Amino acid sequence: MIVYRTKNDLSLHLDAIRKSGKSIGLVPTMGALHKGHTSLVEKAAGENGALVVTIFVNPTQFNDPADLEAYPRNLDKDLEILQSMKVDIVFVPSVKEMYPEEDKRSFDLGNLDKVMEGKHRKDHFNGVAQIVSKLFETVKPDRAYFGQKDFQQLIIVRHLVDLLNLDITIVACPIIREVDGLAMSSRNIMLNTEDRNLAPFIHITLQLAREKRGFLAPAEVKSWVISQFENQPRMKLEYFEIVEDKALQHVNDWGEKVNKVGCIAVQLGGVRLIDNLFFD
Ligand code: PAJ
Repeated sequence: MIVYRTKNDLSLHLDAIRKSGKSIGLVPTMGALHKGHTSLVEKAAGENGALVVTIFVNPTQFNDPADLEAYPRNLDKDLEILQSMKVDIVFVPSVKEMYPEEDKRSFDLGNLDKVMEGKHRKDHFNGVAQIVSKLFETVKPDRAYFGQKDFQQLIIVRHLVDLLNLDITIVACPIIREVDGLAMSSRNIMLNTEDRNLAPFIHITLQLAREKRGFLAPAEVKSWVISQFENQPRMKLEYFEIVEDKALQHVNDWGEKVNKVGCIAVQLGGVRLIDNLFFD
């Protein structure tokens, strides 16, 4: 396994790989790797001649400096995991390497960053678009792998590929969960024991909400979810929305011929958790 720290060294190696006719897969991460991440790595390894995993905690997507500071980092353990998976190339740039100067680009994400996460985390998705576009430009992958756990991010990355007219296939990967249903996240280790035991409530509520679609309208399901969290004093529901999976417009009627996704964000003991579930 080769660990690159600079874009230049990485590009030189990738040029040689490309010349040899191998396809290149990219898995961007912010590290603190768990089985959600490794599921992407496994899929990408199986579908490409060469694989690049990136580890970079991207400052421009954190709207809260305290959140950036507290974000879990464990590079040695991450590299051990990737080595054991026989990953050939890892890219671990510094902030200076990715942002030699301030990135002033502002991406037109239309409605996609006005709702849900975008509404609650100002400029978050512009920061994601900045770093993802830089990684795409450096790695020039044939395929890039993103988890459905961050559903809105996945849709925005697809939009970015269209916007920048890139020839990259975005591969969506299913959500990996703990045995009790909690979606795996690097942030889960920040939960104390009590909160960790409460956290599966989020997924359970999504599942129950989906079952209600037989007899409640979408707006009524939303009210029901809100009421469930009112009975959970330690959890603060930031939003629950049922949206379609292309433009993230609200679903008003179950009869609409679109794929419907229930998306949720909850604050639990100072940790922000997101999850989603297809409602079809
Ligand atoms: P990070 O949160 O580290 O996630 C990296 C990738 O792993 C994302 O595509 C995310 O959706 C996926 N992932 C995380 N948890 C998952 C789970 N439980 N099941 C399946 N996939 C999961 O998302 C980011 O980093 C950053 O925003 C990034 C795209 C790297 C840009 O900085």
